[in-house]
Amino acid sequence: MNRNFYKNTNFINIFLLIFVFFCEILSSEVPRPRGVSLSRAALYPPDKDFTCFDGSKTIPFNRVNDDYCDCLDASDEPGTAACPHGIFHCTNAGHKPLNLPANRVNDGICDCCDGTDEYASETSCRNNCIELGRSAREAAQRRAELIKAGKQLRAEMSQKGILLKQEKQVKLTELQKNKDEAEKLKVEKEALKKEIEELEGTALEYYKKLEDEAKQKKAEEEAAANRAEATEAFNRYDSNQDGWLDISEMKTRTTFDKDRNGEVSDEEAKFFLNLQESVQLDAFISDCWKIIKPFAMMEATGQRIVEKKAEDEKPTEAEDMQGTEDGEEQSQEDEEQEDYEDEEEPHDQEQTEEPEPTQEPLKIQYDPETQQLVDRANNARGEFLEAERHVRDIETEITNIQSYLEKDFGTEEEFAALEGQCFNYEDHEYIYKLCPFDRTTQQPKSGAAETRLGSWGQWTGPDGNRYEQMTYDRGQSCWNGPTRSTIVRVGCGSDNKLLSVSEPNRCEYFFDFVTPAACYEAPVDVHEDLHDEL
Ligand code: MAN
Repeated sequence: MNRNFYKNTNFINIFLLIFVFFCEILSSEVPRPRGVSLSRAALYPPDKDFTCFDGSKTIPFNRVNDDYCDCLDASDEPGTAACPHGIFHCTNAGHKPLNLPANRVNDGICDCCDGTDEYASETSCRNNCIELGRSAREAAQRRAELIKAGKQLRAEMSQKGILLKQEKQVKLTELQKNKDEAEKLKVEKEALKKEIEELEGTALEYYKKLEDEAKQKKAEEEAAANRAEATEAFNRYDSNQDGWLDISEMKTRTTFDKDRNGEVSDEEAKFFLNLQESVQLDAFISDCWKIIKPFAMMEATGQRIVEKKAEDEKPTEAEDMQGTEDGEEQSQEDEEQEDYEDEEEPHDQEQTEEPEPTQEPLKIQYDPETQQLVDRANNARGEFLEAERHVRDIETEITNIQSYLEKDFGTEEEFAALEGQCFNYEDHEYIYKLCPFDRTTQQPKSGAAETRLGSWGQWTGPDGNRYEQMTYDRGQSCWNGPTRSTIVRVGCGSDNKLLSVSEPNRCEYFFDFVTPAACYEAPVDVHEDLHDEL
């Protein structure tokens, strides 16, 4: 059946070619002034005076094409460049006829493939209309065949797309039903939670008071411990024990050598005194201790490490000497080290044996009835959260499906099957990716991060052919420029394929993509352009 079909098609083509050939001979032989198309030949009867088409003037017929413009509408000079707005028609027998602005007649450039526009110039134009016509017809034929083959695939893609949308529609209806049920459940769970929480609240009132008291007690204990710790440190630093801690006393402590340059500067000492010259115990506790404490702790840990190292490695002679030179400093450090050891040991034990008291949550022992209420309330809260999450999940799914259903996948959903797929194109530097209805990207082959060249925007083909072009915008910002964007030309092809990528302007990309989905049945008439002549 297919073979018969092709036989018939060939026969029709041969017939058309012969028909066209005769018509062309016929049309080129109809007498008419130069530059006049066959359809207008009758407007120039040679046996009568010529009246301008706008009726403004009548002239003897021999003044038509006399290279002098008589008519304002240029109708008396169809074959010369005499009238500024004239139009010259070339028959181009064997190929497509052409209308040219009259000023291109005899301008030394061959515009018509039959060479008729250069009839009186020095340029000699070869008539290549037959070759051009043949290759144009062959190209049109190839395209017609491609479209014919693609049409079948397009129909399949369209069927798939329609099915996909139907499935999503069914899912949406189901989800909407589920959402109603989930919302009902959420309301029920909320009511249960509220009910049990009221009971729990009443039962816990008594314990709340206990809890607050315990919390307060704990806070007071912590404050007292902190105060004791600070007082102990103050007394240790206040070497002359005069009740004032001043800069000179601070400077004897390596703890305060913030920059570790071997000496405590005035600024460093002042920093730890909260920018005062000297402080008394109260000010030390309230303002200075919180600054000093982390350093004191760090120093304590550091000292132990130094000490351990010193035990492991026997000092060299040079180090021994150094040790004698720095004798004074060394003894200070020893003294401090002892101080820290005193205060650190119980602390270390605390850390290994039980958690810091400040981090330990207050544990209140409830009576069994209250405990049961608390457990039930916890349970009800958990169930409510779960019901709430379920509603949220359904809503997200509904939104996703709705935005899918709103997408324009073509008049017959023929582009829907492309969603969720990506197509690559590689040049020497990048791998480009087109993920229809989602994004376009550029990945450097060097392995650097992917750049988004645009997110799905809309169809932007010309009126009547909107599915010929897609726009992806809002891509990553171009350095010192706008955000990146991509135009995708969508043509007919037997496979889905990204054929090429270019960047006509900086950060504006152009992708050439073909797909059977774009194989529309265009009325391809290989001889359409000759109609005017026939
Ligand atoms: C990167 C690529 C190029 C783009 C420049 C702009 O190198 O995304 O395509 O032209 O940035 O700075």
